[in-house]
Amino acid sequence: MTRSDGATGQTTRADLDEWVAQIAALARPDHIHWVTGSPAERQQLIDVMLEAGTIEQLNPELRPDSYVARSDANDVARVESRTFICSENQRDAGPTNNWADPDEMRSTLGGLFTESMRGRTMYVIPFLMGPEGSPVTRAGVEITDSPYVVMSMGMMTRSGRQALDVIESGVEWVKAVHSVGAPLEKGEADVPWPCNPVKYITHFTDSREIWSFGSAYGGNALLGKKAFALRIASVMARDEGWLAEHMMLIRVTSPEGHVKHIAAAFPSACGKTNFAMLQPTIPGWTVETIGDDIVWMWVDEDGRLRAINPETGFFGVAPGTSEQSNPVAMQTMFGHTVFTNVAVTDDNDVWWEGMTKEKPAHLIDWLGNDWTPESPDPAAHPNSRFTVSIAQCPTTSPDWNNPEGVVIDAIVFGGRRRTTMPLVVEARSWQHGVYLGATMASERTAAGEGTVGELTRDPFAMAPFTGYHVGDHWAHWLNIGERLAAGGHAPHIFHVNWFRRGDDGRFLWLGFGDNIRVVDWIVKRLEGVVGASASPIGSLPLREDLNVDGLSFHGDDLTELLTVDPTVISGDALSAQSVLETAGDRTPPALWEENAETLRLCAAELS
Ligand code: OXD
Ligand code: MN
Repeated sequence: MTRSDGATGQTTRADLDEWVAQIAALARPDHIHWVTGSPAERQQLIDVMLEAGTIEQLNPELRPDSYVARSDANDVARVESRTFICSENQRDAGPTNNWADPDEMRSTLGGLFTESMRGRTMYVIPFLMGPEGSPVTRAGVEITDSPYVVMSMGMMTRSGRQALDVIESGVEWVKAVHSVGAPLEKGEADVPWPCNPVKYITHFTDSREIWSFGSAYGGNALLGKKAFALRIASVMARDEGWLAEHMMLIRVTSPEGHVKHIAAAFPSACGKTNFAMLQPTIPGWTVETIGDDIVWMWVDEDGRLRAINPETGFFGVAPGTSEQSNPVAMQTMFGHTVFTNVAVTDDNDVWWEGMTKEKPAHLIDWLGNDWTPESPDPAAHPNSRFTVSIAQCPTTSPDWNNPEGVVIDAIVFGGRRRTTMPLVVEARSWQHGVYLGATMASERTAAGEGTVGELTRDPFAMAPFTGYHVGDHWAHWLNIGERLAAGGHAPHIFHVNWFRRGDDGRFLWLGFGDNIRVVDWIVKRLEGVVGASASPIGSLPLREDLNVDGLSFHGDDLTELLTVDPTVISGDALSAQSVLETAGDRTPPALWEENAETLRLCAAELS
C-alpha cells in the first residue's frame, strides 16, 4: 500500500495514526490519502471524478467550476430505516430510533468493512464542526473511499490541515468511518456512483463513533452533518448541557435598527434554507444568513443562549428554488457548486422543477435519459441537491464564523400544515414552547423515506436526528429553559405555518420574502410594543399589528391565517397525546400539563 501524496502519513497523534492504520488493515484500500484541503487537492479530486464519470462539468461560461453528479437510482436520500443508534443501553435510544446492540453491530460492520475499500483510495478527512475557538466546536476525522464525499466535506466543514492542527493540539475527536461498500477486483471497471444495496448508518453514541456503509448520498455519507452534528452532538450536548438542533439561524435588523437573532426548526425540505436567505418585501429590513440546517447553542456566563452554525456550506434541496422563491440561493450557486440528481439543459446548465415557469423543451434527466415536458416523471429527483460554500452567499452575516456565536432572541418551530395551525403564534412560556416543539407535526417530504404528504409528528424537527431518548430530549430543553430563566434571558418561542391551504388547495399565505411580515411581528413582540390575542395555543397577532401593506387576500384568508378553531385545536391536542405517550415514563409531566391546559382552554372557549 502506498500513500498517493507521498508524505509519511504520521501525525503527532498516535491515537489517530493507530486508528487510521487499523481501518486500513480492515478495509484494505490501495492507497491512503490524508486530506489537506488545498486547491490543488480539490482539482485532483475533480479530475478523478470526471475520469470515473461520477461528475460531469457544467458549461463553464454559465456556471464556472460547477459539476453535476448522478447518483445510483437507489441511493437518493437519507435511509432512516437503515439508521441505527447503538447505545449500550437500549432504553437510551428511545422509541424514535432504531436500536442495535453495539457488540452485534460491531461484528456485522466488521464483516461488511472487511476489504470493502479494495481497489480504491481511502481518504482521511480531519474536520471541525464550528469555528475554531468556540466553546462548543468539536473535531472529527472521517475516513471514506468516496472522492465525492471528500469534495462535499470540503464545502460543508472546515476540513484538512486547519482541522488537523486543532486535533494535534490535543482535543478529543470523533471517529467516523464511511465506505461505499463496492470493492473492485483487479482490473474491474468502476461504475460512476459506486454503492451497495445493503446500507447501515450507525452511531455508537457512548464511544462517539460513526460507521456508515453502502451509501454515498448526503447525510448518509457526509458524516459531519446529520451523523455527527446532530445524532452524536445531541448526545454530547445532553451530557455537557448544551443543544444540537435541526435549525436555521439568521440575524434580522428592523428599519428602527433593532438587531435580533432567530433560530428556527423545520423538518427537512420545509423551507429552512429559504427562511435563512429571506429577501424582505418590507422596505428597511435586512436578513443575514448564519446557517440553514444545524445550530449548536449553549448558555453563556451571563445566562444567555448563544448559537453557532457548525457547518460551512449548504446542502440544499434544489426543486422549488428559483429567482422568485430564493434569489439569494440562485446567486450563491453561481459557480463552484456541486449539483446532485438535477437535470441538465441542452446548453449544459442545470434545471429542476420550479426553477422556471416554462419547462425546457429538452433535458437530460437525473437518470441520464432524454426528457421532454411530456415525460411522466420529474426531470430532477425531488430530493436533488446543491452543495456550495456559505462564503458564496451574498447575505452571509459577517458573524457566521464568530467563535463567540450570536445571542438568540427567538426560537421558531414550524412545519407544513394544510390546516389547524395559524400563520404565527407565540408560546405562553418556555415550557409551553417546549410542548409546541415536542408535538409539532408536518407533512412528509422527499428528503427521507415514507409517503410524501402524510402528516407525521416530528418533535423539534429532530425525529430522525436525536441520538438519544426523545423524552430525555424534551426534559433537556426544559432544563436549559430553567437555566435561561435564572439569568432572566430566555428567548421567546413561536410556532409558524407558511403552508396553510384553502378548501381548493391554494396557499393562504404568500410565504418566501413576505415571511418578513411574520418576523416583523415577532420582533415587535420581543420589543414589547404590540399586544396579542390569547388562544388555546398561545398569543395570536392582532390583525392591525401584522404588516400586510400592499398584499391583497382572497375572501377571509387573512382571518383564517390569524385565528384558531378551538374544536380543531382540541382534536389536534388529543392526537398530539400519541407523541407524548410514545416517550412513556420519560415524557416530562410538564408536557402533559401543557396538553391538559390546551384542552382546558379549548373547552372554555367552546362552552
Ligand atoms: C438535510 C435533511 O439534508 O434534513 O438537511 O435531509
Ligand atoms: Mn436538514
